[in-house]
Amino acid sequence: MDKTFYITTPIYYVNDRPHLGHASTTVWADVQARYRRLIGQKTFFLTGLDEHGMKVQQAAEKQGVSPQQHCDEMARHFQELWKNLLISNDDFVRTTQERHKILVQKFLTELHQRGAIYKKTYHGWYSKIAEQFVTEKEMVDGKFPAHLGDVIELEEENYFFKMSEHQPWLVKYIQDHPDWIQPENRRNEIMSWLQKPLDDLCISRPRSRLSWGIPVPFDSNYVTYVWVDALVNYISIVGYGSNRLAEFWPADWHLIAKDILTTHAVYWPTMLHALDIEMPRHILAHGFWLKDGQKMSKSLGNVVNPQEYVAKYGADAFRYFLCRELQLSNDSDFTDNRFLQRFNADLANDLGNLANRSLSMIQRYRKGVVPDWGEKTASDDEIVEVARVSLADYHKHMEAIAYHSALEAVWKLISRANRYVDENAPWKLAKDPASSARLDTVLRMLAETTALLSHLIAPFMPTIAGKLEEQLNMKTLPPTLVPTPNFLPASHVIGKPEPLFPRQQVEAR
Ligand code: ME8
Repeated sequence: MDKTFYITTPIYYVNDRPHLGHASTTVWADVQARYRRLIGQKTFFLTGLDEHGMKVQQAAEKQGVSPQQHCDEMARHFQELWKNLLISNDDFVRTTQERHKILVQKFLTELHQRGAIYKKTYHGWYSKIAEQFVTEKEMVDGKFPAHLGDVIELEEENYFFKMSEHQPWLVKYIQDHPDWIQPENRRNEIMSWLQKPLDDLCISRPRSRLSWGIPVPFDSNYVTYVWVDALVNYISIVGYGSNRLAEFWPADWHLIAKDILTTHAVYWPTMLHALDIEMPRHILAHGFWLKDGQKMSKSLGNVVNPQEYVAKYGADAFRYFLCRELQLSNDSDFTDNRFLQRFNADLANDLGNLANRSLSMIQRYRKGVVPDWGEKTASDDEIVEVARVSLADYHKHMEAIAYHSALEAVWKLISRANRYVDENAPWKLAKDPASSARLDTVLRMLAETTALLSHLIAPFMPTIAGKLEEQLNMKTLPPTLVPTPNFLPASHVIGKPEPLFPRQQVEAR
């Protein structure tokens, strides 16, 4: 049996409502899942929520509700956003679900039975915000960095995973699998981090200090460290502990951002290695969004709420923007001006205009019937060649989750097709009866190109692709991403052309 293509997002903390950052990674994973389904691959796309830990316990206390009530309320916000953003996840994991909790316990039991866990008294520093033990190695100029918040001195007995034992193996694994951690700057970051000796990982918290967690199966005085709990979601939902796991695992991609690289590229692999479970195939950590050049934060009041953009411009345009603009290696800046520029130039102007004028001309000059090929010229060969190259590039970049480049390839074809319209001026050909055979070819070419484009944009803009398919009357045609000279059948009748995007006003800066 072929392994199912399996892609994951981080499971997000429920201490606050979802924002632009959460939306980006989830949209990126969704685009990949839709692409895989489109090319006929069996696909499983998992997202969900990380519901345990101190932050959630405290957020619930602040609201005066129980942690579970708080989680349920937040889960509604996330699920509503995913629905509005057309996210096609196959499952939605919540770490408070029984199906997950029992498998976290199984995971810990196995590690324990293999001798990979021991108990010791630890005396050191603890960051309450990060819910992590920290060491003096992390100090800068004699102080802990601000993102660790209040760091307190703590003496505590806890369980530890022998992470340090796996360090030589991990370094070699990263060296032997150069495309495992992507992009390269993140891989280098992990490699340089691994130059220092790894500590063992504290995997428990005393119940006296934190009650909102999964009980450690071999000691009821403790709950599981939230990161161990969370990481296990990637296998708990797809059959860990049963034969079903092999259908999905190893995951093809773990999509995350740069903030949680260490947990995914060090904690997770070393725990899997201790249990002889295969490594995920790729870990991709994209950059961060800034808003108007600044870090997004509640205190600055500049957190982008995806719902507002979806309500105003539609999910498709927002999804397009996230895929076109979020960079892999660096941070990207979200500005309203940039958003509107992309909306007007790429969507309304380039794509919307091409589709609308192509279909309108087929209506106007051929009563909606796509003509057969007539007289050909060199400009036809040229656009066919651009389509061939764009399509090959598109597949290559889609497979690598290089959306920016995949969309660039699609827009090369759109630009070429718009130029093709201008060069061939069908409105002039239509006035001259001697040019009728030439007009046939031009209109057929535009119909074929638009049909191909409707497929290429489908993973990014499912509603717009659907509208375009409807206008092309393609409902009955099998979905394919392979252009043939006759992608549309002879004498195919199209539907009614309608503008795909209304033009928005760009406010001049
Ligand atoms: O870390 N730009 O959850 P989290 C781009 N529960 N992406 C961003 C972003 C930004 N400014 N801010 C957040 C956790 N993200 C853990 C994960 S996984 C087993 C457990 C996205 O709610 C990005 O995907 O803090 C980042 O990695 C994730 O949200 C962190 O989400």
